[in-house]
Amino acid sequence: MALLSFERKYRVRGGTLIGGDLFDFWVGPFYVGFFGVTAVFFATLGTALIVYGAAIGPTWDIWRISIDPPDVSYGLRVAPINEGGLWQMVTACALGSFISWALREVEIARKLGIGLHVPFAFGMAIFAYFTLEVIRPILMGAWGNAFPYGIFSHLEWVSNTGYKYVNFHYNPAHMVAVSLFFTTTFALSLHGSLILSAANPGGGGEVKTPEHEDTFFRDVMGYSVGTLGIHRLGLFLALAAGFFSAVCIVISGPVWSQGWPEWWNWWRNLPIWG
Ligand code: UQ2
Repeated sequence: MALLSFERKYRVRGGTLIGGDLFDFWVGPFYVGFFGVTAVFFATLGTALIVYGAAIGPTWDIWRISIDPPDVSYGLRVAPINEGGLWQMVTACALGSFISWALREVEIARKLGIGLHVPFAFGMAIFAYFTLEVIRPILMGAWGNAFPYGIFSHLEWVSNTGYKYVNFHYNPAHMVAVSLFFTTTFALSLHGSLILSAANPGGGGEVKTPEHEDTFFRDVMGYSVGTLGIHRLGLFLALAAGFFSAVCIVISGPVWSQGWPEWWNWWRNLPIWG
């Protein structure tokens, strides 16, 4: 059966959070819904504002175009369009479209009667963005502490923000986040290679089952986390990586404003060294 005709079976009515049946339809392969409309609205408006910002200058060089937040002297006020107001509107549009997209995922999951794990996972990414662009600037008292929307400019923001704390790799939450990112890639490489090895036994052999997958890791290390377990572990590692990324930036400034290497003086100052 062709995929689209098979899918029709699962294209059920209902599960909407808002608007009842009004937006409960598809355009081609895409579910629309109330939040599909708001997502497209915010994404289109935000993109148009970025293009407008590029048009008022000073460059069309794709690497150097930048929509900058207001100067810190504006504090948390609304700034004039050409002095950071555009950045404020783009940020509102970005959050409007990200949150719309997450809620559209919720509606689709409710239709299908599945869990809300996917919108929850996307919600962690939205939380990390919200922490950088809204929570931390508010805690520091100025939108000027947020990062700009530009390819080179956001890289420079990251570098400057890192050097402001002397050596960001000494930030303990940054250490945890980096370790979790690496562990995530490690878990996915184990899982991806294991699945492909069972599905492609070579030499025209029969595709192998999860029994073989379990047995491989029991032989290697005496333990298999299991076929459901590896996906729980993967989701946990990825969400924790995003969460600790948000923690490591929100404590830089609002909680600790010296260099991160100095933070470790608590260790040298323990009363146990005699
Ligand atoms: C596993 C299993 C899978 C897997 C993987 C493992 C059958 C198909 C990759 C092995 C993973 C383990 C033992 C956890 C490693 C721990 C960390 C923190 C990376 O057992 O069950 O299912 O894909």
